[in-house]
Amino acid sequence: MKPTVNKISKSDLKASIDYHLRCSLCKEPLSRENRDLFLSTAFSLRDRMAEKILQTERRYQASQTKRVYYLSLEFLIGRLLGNTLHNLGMFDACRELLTEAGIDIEEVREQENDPGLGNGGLGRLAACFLDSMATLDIAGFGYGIHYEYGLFKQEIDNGYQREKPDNWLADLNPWEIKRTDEKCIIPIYGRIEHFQDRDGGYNPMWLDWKLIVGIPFDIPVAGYGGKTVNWLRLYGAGSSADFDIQIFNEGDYFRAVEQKVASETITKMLYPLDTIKSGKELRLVQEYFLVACALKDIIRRYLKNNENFDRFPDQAAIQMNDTHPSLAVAELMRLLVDEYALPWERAWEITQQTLAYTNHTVLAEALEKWPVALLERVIPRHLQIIHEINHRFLEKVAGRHPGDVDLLRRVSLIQEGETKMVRMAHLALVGSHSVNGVSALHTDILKQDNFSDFYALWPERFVNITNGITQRRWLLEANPRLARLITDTISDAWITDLSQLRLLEPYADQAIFMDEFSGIKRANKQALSKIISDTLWLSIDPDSLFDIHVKRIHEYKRQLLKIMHIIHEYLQIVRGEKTPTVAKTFIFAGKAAPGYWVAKQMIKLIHNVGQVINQDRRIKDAMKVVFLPDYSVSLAEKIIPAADLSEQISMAGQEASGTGNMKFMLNGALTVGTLDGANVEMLEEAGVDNIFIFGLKAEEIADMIKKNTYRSREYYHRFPEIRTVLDAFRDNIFSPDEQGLFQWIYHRMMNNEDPYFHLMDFSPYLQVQDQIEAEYRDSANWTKKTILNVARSGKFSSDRAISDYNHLIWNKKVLNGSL
Ligand code: DL6
Repeated sequence: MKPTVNKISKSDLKASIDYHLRCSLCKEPLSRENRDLFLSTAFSLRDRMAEKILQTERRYQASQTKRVYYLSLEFLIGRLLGNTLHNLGMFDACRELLTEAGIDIEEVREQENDPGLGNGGLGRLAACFLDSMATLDIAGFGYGIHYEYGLFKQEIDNGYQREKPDNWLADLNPWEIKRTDEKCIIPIYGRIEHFQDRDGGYNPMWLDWKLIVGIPFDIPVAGYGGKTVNWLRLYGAGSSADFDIQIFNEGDYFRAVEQKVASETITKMLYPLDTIKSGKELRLVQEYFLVACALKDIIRRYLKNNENFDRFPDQAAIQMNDTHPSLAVAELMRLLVDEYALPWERAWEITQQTLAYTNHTVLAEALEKWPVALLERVIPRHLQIIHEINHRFLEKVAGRHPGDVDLLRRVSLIQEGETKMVRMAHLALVGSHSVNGVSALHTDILKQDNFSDFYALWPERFVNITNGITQRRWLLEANPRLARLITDTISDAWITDLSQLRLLEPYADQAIFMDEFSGIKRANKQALSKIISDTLWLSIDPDSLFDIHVKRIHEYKRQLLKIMHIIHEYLQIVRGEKTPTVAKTFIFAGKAAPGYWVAKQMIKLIHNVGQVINQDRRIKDAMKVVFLPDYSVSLAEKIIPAADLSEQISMAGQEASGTGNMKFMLNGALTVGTLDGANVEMLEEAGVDNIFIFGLKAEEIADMIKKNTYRSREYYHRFPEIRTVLDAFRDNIFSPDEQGLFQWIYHRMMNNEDPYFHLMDFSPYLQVQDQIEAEYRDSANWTKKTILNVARSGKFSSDRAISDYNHLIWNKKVLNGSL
């Protein structure tokens, strides 16, 4: 599909940019300030998209299309200028226009803040899905939070991570449209009283609540080709009363604005979570706030065309992105039963038929639970509803499995114990018609392990939808040179149908194509080398092997395994046990959750290892270790196209899917990885000769954990290569000025504390790295493999993922559940 729809001409674009320079920014049309040009171009695009939103809406109205609502506490949308220009088919026109004026479009794009409204993969997935829904002409909309501060900015101070506030809204955000006319009012706190009705029954009433106002900010989402423009609606919190005028008049100004400030705090900042820490009241309030605002809005839209709720599940599909928005189950029930007076059973049918849940993690500590007592204080009516859902659910389970008290305890929405907790995943499971994992392996683990009881109850509810990424951002925009080569070779059909990349296979061993392909990789590596030298004052050889490990820092992702490999090679070289045959640049990036000590130590360790190696003259240019600070979507767009080797080395069974792995594959990096998450499917697609797989399988690890048979200490004694590396931590080789700094790693391993099986996978990892080194030396063969990877990455498009959601979940005919 080509971007044919009402393209704006170069002269119209120029007129529009000039108009906004004058009228929106009060600047001379000739302004050459990049910031002004960014804003005026963005305003010009926004004008265009605002019109398109209205047209799209008229189309949806006329066809009474079912709408899909994607509820997510995170949307990592990245910079929008380049992506929007591409999707509206105006990128070339805009670039030419700026070039004619002597301005580099890249410098204009650099002016845009990269909104960090997410932690990592989950939030970026949500953004890719919005792009795909609009491109596939699906009436799909995002609902999220308008955090005033995104994820922290990462600065590095003597190798330590320092967190700085990300005040991304300090400058003007040209994309968003504030819709105060569509604000909604949300009750919170208070208490429940029961009033007797005429029939003698007791009806609960929620009293003494406080009110928060939800103010929508809409960000247009243009699909490729510009036919469809949907939106992402982010809610900011405000107070229902600006301030208490009475108190103000008495002179206590600060107390007078207290409530206003308290309400606004709700959407102040995104939680930098890797794992959910229970008990953070503000986080619970955020989750409730989003869900309540979104459902009010969805119902209001629905009731414009409908008088009752009979068609609600045919008109709305609501996807819960992980458990964070799972209070939608209780809130939808509350609205239907309390506010719209539907009988409980009917409300329950509607709720289940409308909601669906995606799980994104098997990590026990990341499966959300909230204390019952907290819910009782914050949303007392919802807690009652949750108890009622649980009561009815357990009654039915007991009917099917009489006497199985243990089963009831396991599936209950409430976890008993000293502190009673609500299990949010169970709430989401019970209240949805569908639950999906995000890779085949992950879905299997959910069925066999985390949710096995639920799978036994409702096998038909479980479905796998392997994640995907949008090729519009991760190839067309991020890697323009490669995008052009592909288009020139097989046409641009891949932009909306990534399976077309298969047509590249015959070119994988054609000399001209291979030369061009490897030339592009080299140019991308040169560009990244320049960024590294500008940021870190470190000179990098673009002909070295770029071995890249970028993602959030977490023990299960095993940055430590990578560092151990680097240390091993370094010590081998300096001790004369190895003659380097391939120069290597090891590149890391990623943030550690501020309270996660081990992850922060990893950042320090990478820096210290880098400092020793990069300054060691014996190493010359054989190795360099780089940590690029403040990883973000826009930095990823620069790093990924330059990769030779993509590190996806999590402990098998832990990474639900991964999406970075897909981005690297699409950009012609070879993967070294464990059989974890979507790596398993990448192996199937790429073929065993084109990917480097090593290490234990998920079931082997699960078995060893169950039988408690793994002893890391034994590996220290058995393998000299492990001993050398661990002794280096013990002997302060990488912390000469901070004695003892990394000895904890040695001691933990010696105490058999290696929950992520680093030592067990270490030797196989070294072996596969030797194989990689040998294969990299054969550059023609390496290039062929990288081309085959690109050619076979079609499955990992978010367009495929979204079509799967559309067929398997959002448009599946749902029968009334038996439970
Ligand atoms: O599904 C998107 C993304 C997966 O690719 C990652 O494998 C997975 O870790 C991530 N999950 C989360 C959830 N919380 N935790 N931990 O971020 O989702």
